[in-house]
Amino acid sequence: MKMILITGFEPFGGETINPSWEATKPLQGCQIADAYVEVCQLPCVFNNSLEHLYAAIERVKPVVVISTGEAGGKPDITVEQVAININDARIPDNAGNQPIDTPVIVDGPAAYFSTLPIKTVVNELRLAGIPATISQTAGTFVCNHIMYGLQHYLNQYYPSVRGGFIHLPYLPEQAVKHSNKPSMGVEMMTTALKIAIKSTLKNEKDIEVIGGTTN
Ligand code: PCA
Repeated sequence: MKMILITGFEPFGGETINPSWEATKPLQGCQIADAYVEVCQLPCVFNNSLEHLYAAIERVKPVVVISTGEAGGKPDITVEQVAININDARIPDNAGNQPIDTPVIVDGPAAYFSTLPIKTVVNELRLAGIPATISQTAGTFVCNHIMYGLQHYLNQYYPSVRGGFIHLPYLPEQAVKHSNKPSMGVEMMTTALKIAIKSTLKNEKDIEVIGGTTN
C-alpha cells in the first residue's frame, strides 16, 4: 500500500494549540488518490523531533513526507523551498534548549532543496482559492531543523522518496490573542494539505512558471 507521512508539531512559544497539528490530525487514515495518510505529531524540541521523524519514516515507509509547522504572523500558506544547516534559536524549545549557530548535521551540506513540486502545489492551492506562496526560508528554529534533517535522511537512505515542508498561519483562536495578526481556519488548512499531497502524487516534476518563481 502506498503511504504518505504528514507531520505536525506540538504547541510551542506559549501557545496552547499548533495549527500544524490541528490541520494534520484529521488526515489520519485518509485515502488520497491511491495512497493512505499516516500522521505523526513531533515534539518542538531540537534533535528529539528528528528521532521521532526518523522512527515514523521507518514505521510508515512512505513515498512522500510532508512536515508542517506554525509560522505565526504569516498571512498565507508558505511552501518552503530550502532548509539550511543551522540551528539558531530565538527562544528555547519545549525542552529548554536554545542552540545558537550550531549545525543541524555536522559536516552536512549548507542547504537542501525541497523535493516536492513546490510551484505546482502553490498554483493548485491558489486555483482552489487558498492563499499560498513559496518561501525561501524556513527560519533557523525547529521547523528548519526538521526540514533539513528530513531532506538529509531521505537523500541518504531513501533518495526516491520526496519530501518537504509547509508552514501554516495562526488559527483564528490564536490570532484573537495577537492583535493585527492574520489567521486561517483549520478546514482550509486541512484542505490545503490534501491538495499538496494530491499534486505531489500527480506531479513527479515541478512546473515551470513563466516569469520565474511563484512569489
Ligand atoms: N513552528 C516553529 C517550530 C514548531 C512550529 O510549529 C518553527 O517555525 O520553527
